Amino acid sequence: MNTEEKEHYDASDIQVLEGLEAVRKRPGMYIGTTDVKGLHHLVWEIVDNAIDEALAGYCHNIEVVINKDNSITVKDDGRGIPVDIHPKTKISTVETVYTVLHAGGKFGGGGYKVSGGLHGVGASVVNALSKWVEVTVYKEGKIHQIRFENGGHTKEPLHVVGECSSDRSGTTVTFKPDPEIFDTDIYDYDTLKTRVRELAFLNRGLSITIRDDRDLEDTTGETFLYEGGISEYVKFINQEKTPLHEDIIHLSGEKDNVFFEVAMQYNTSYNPNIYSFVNNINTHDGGTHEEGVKRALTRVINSYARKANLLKEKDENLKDDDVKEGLTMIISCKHPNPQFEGQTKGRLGNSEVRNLADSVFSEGFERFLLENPEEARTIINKAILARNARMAAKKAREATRKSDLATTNFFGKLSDCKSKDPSVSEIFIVEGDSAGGSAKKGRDSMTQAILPLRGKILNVEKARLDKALGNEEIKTIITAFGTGIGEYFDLSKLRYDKIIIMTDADVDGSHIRVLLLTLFYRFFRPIVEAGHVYAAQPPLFRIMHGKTRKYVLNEEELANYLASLPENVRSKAEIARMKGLGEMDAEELNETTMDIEKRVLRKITIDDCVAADSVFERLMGDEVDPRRKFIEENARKVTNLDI
Ligand code: TSJ
Repeated sequence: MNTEEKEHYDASDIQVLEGLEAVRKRPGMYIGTTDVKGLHHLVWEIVDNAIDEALAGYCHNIEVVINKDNSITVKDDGRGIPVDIHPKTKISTVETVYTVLHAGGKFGGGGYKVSGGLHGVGASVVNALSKWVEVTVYKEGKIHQIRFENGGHTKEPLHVVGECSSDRSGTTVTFKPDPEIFDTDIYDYDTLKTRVRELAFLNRGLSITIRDDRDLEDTTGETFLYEGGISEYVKFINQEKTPLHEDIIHLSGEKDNVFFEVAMQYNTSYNPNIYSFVNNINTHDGGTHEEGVKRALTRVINSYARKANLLKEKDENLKDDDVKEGLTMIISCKHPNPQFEGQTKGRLGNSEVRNLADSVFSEGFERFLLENPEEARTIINKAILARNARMAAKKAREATRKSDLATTNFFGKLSDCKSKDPSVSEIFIVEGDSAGGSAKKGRDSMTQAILPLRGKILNVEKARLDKALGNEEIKTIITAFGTGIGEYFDLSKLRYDKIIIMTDADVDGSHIRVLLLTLFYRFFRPIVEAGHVYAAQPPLFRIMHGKTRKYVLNEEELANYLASLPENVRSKAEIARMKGLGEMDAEELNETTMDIEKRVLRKITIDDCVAADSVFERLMGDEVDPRRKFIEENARKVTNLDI
């Protein structure tokens, strides 16, 4: 041990390790979960630091690589983390960032920061949860390196390992998540790619490359660089849709270091696709930036429509929902001091942003309408059609509301549970009559209701609310849930604690799952948000040996189980791939998928619904051939929508 290393172990060092040990004891407190989601979270913790450097204006290229051993490398061409001794901790700044909880956001100062913001628990948490981490800093002609092992123990303090050209600078981090902490150590390329692409859209001019070095064929990876920023994001979302006007409207403004921008384009569909971000973080629950824009949108459209005589004096004003129909919009705010509110911290609270958003949007959008009367008329006529449909839907809904359980023919479909206590009741939405039959026989009829779906439910993306409410399957679902819908929605009336989607693990199954998730996303969002929606996970394999029957969920579990058997048993084991729910008898279905004690349910999140919604167009588009092709290519991904 050299002297440098010896100096390392003092009282503050012990404190540091206790801090990192706390992260290892309760990783969930820091990164949410230790499943595949948490595993991916580590990447964002590191990437966010490079993004911050880009927001500060010093970094133009970021590279993310999945290495052969499922370690991750993130590389940027920023200034390089400072290598000098940190005045507080008396160790190098790099080491401080990696060993002191929450140190990340506290140096450097100023600027917009993703890290240390909503998700930013920082590099030290990644270090604590990694088998090893290696950081290389290129700065002022020297290459510095530091290495940590086994949950953040400094293996080699920062030292110079070589020289580089004096005009080169940047930070490269490679880390290997600790398999003792995470349920899985395998990264999913598409998950990383989707977010990397989003980050490129949100930071115009920033080039982000992603590469999968596990794949021998792919050595170049994919590079995302959008000079048009969020305009190109809107274009990307609308690419499978039919735009209502050619130009994408892109407006921006700044006040007191708060930067606000919005891009939008209407398409012929009936649903809004509005996403908002603050410092690159998705604000799922909106907030002041969204409120400002929506308020201005409704106001400007109504005022223009009146002036242009598209709305007559006797007509009532268009509402928010009417002007949002078919609207694709990205809102992005960069704020030096964002306040995130709400249970999931997904809503922006800073009140000054509301007026900034309103003024930037209303001025720009009003000008667009005045300069493009043709487009203005098209947009407003669509909103008027939406209003007419909304009023028709209101009538239909009142009818649905009046018809209660007793007055529909709905007992024919729903096999309700005996219990009337929602806190213990569950409803299984099952694909097909035959699986429905097994589920009915295999259920606990006290607490488990079965609703078999015949055929495909209506594609809500392609129908306005009024038409959707005329669809038998949808009516049945609404009546069964008991909550009502739209203006009459009341979560407290939900008749079941758990809504469980039970579909086959094949193409048709994922098709129906996507339809249902989209339906929930559009019509029953609060039910999803409150965590009532689940996917059942029927087993994919049955292994029989002697008198033993074992079911496993996937290939990985199959391999693990087989490996655990003695050789003579393994060689005789019969492995069957389960073809679908219908193939299981009632007893098997109960044992593997429904029994509260034995089953594994997967909670559906809003993100799952968003993902379903985004594959929807391609899945349900009018052209049949590309659709078939897409389904076949993506059947696996749609099955794994949880990542
Ligand atoms: F933190 C980290 F290790 F996770 C990490 C940090 C990971 C990656 C991939 C990049 C970075 C990072 C940090 N890239 N660039 C920076 N920049 C700074 O830390 C930095 C450099 C110079 C100055 C300065 O004031 O001169 C300030 C800062 C914050």
